[in-house]
Amino acid sequence: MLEYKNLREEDSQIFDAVMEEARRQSNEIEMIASENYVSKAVLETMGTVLTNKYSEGYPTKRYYGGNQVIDKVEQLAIDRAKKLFNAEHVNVQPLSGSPANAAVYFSLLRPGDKVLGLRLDHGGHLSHGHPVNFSGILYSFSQYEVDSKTGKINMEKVREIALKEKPKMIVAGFSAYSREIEWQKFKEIADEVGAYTFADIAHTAGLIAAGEMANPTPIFDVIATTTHKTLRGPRGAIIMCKEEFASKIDKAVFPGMQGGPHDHINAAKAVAFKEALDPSFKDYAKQVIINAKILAQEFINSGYRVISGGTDNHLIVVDMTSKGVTGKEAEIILENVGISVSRSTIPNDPNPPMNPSGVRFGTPALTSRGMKEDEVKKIVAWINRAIENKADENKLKEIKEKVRDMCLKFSVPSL
Ligand code: DSN
Repeated sequence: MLEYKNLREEDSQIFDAVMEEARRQSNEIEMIASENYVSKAVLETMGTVLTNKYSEGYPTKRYYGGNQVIDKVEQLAIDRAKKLFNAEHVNVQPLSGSPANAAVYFSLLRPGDKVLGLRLDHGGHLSHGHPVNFSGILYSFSQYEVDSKTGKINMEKVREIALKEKPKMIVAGFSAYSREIEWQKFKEIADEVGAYTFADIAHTAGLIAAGEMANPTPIFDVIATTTHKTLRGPRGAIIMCKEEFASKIDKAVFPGMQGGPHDHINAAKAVAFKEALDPSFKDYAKQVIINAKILAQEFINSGYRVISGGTDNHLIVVDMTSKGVTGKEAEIILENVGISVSRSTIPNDPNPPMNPSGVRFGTPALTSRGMKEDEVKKIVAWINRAIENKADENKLKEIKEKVRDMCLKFSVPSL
């Protein structure tokens, strides 16, 4: 009889580190816009024996035996995702956001093909054509920007670039943009130049699934999303598409990009999709947006410049130089009082990417703990006080205590 020890007995160093991280998550406010807390059920599913299986291929068409159970699990994930997003076809196997995007490009483009995407320092993503990323290395990207006055995407400019460049694909999506995307206008421009449409909804997938933001799935050719942001699932991704692209997408994911899928994660995706189909998820998504709008307004009231003047989703980008600190300085000051944020470039940033002018703040995680308008107002007041008193250790200590006291009243769902 084999004897298995649990983690605490087997490896106390990793056990202690996990406990330390659990305490950190519990005692601090998470405002990184791409992070969230999974439910206990999602967390539990990730730690199951499904991790032991190899299942290259797709349900009922595998390259390994013994996949009857895995087939059921993967099919459940597919069916739930289809329902959630009103999608014709779903592939639930992508390991994360960038590999999903790579599979989308591999499926419909040849190396060197022209693509149009949003610039990284205007809110786009590395995998939308940045020169240091595979996307910018393999494909010939041109980039659109946000308008320097409004901070919003100017669709006339997108059209101008598309007519000039004639891309084979147009990418709409972002990692630091706070406004609704005009999916239909993107589609019209793509049709005018004969381009495929690809929506990367990684940040807003949960808000879209809940019906709180516009859904590109019925409009666009291909849609990819991570599953761990507003969607509140495990780390991973899915790709959705029109039926006519299904075979190309599936082949690009496996065998094109990946080997065996992570079945324990795909099962956890299925659980997260079930949770997102529950009416309570709509209330959650609504509150995420309400909290973000309050967040923007409170920063504006406290004298900060908020890019685009507000938000339609779960995030805002704030120009911290309006209070005499860079984004990196603000990130460190706030980390020291127990508030996690990520520095961010602002459009046409005069400062370099490692020390940019802005900070991106998001509300998905704090809303999962049950925090609402009153808590958000307190948080902005503490952030402002910390920034204005960055050299006063006593004041910073006092703020850290207030942050921890409030956190203890709002438990982390997975703990
Ligand atoms: N790293 C993610 C984010 O923070 O937005 C995107 O991949």
